[in-house]
Amino acid sequence: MHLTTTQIAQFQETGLLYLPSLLSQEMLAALQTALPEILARRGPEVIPEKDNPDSPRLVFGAHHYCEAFRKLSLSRRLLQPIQQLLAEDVYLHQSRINPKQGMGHGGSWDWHQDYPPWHTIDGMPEPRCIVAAVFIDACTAVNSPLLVVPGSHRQGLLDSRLHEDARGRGYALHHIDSSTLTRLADQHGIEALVGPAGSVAFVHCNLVHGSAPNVSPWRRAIAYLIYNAVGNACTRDDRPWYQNERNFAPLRPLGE
Ligand SMILES: O=C(O)CCC(=O)C(=O)O
Repeated sequence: MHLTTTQIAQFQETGLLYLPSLLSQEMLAALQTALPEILARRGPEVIPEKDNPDSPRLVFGAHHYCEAFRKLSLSRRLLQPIQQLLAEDVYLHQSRINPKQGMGHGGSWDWHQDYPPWHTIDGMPEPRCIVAAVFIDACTAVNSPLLVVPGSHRQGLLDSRLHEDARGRGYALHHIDSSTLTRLADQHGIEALVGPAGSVAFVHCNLVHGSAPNVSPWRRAIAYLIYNAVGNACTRDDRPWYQNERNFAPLRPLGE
């Protein structure tokens, strides 16, 4: 998968590049088959929903313990565009799955940027990091798609204060305050990332995003794979293996 100069320019402008149905059917089926076992895990890498302790909100590190997710993380379909967009070799800083279960079990996410905790806690020097949002399920208007403010990444770090409980629990984040969000949304609009399962959105790590609770009956799982430029490796190691990868060796794509 080779990006055109127009696609690269679009990413630089909007902080976003959406590629529908990027995964092969075979790869998607393997991820969907693997998901129930991953969601049934117990351990510190599984963060439950605050109001539904039986429902996982985030499961970190699946590429370490699940073959389908390991293959996904090394897939040429992800790695090649990421390397092009960052113009550098990359390693995987973190991966996490948000299953966003239906019937209100998948809770909301306040508006935030992803980069602040990686910078503040993990010591990531610069926002030269891209999140590949891989749609494990179809994302539609009704199952609480990810909402993004295109172009907001160009504002840089909007709030570098570390919030209480921001240490990777996924409840309290580096929230964007309402006047900043209103200003950005009035300027750039808000876009919902919708599309079929197997689609991938490449998202700049400073892009402002959030989501509503999923009140539909349908799960809306997205796997977030966070690729960092090798030359931008994190300098601190306070957090565990599933949140802060310490192996900075450049990733090489697997053959399919
Ligand atoms: O998947 C979602 O609904 C939001 C997840 C999110 O914002 C995040 O993981 O940073």
